[in-house]
Amino acid sequence: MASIIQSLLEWLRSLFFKTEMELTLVGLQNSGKTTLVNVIASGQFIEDSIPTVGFNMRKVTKGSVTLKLWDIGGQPRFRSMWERYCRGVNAIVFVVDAADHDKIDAARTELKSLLEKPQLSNIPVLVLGNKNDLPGALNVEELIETLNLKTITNREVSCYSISAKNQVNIDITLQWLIKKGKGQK
Ligand SMILES: Nc1nc2c(ncn2[C@@H]2O[C@H](COP(=O)(O)OP(=O)(O)OP(=O)(O)O)[C@@H](O)[C@H]2O)c(=O)[nH]1
Ligand SMILES: [Mg+2]
Repeated sequence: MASIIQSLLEWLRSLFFKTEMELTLVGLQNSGKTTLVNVIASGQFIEDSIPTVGFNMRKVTKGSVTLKLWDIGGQPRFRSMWERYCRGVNAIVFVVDAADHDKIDAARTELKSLLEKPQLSNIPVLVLGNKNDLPGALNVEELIETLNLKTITNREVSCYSISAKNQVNIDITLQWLIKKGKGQK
């Protein structure tokens, strides 16, 4: 009986306390940002996403939380837009192709330069090492090391190893993001 009342209360709470949050996904081209947005929105992996030109915006509702997802193109010509779309969001999601060792240095440089922007100070960052289904993909410890994440001290930073393709760790990614929308630590 107590658990029924508990669920009823949860449901009522979700009706009255709707949260909308904004998130921006950035990262080098081909890291899997659009694929991840599709997986979050539809639960499906769609092969061969077309490179994003400029940006896309998608709204996705999960329970009482509506996520407004800004998915920005990662090609060099779009990187100057990243800062503008990251201003004022609840969290920045930086997606890395963890299996592309040739591009990891460029990813580190872009992340560093983004987080140096004064307008973005204090915004929490979630670094996602995507494509962990591929051989040789860096794990969380290796990503923290290679991307110098321990040197970021002026904001909250988390790092997960995911596969948008196989839908690995998408649940913990969503939990982390939704917590930020509710202002929880
Ligand atoms: N093996 C594997 N491939 C993936 C995964 N996620 C995405 N891909 C593939 O990586 C390629 C690039 O994915 P996109 O989602 O277009 O990458 P993006 O970051 O949006 O690229 P831009 O829009 O150019 O910035 C596509 O061929 C995807 O199918 C994954 O988890 N595993
Ligand atoms: Mg894209």
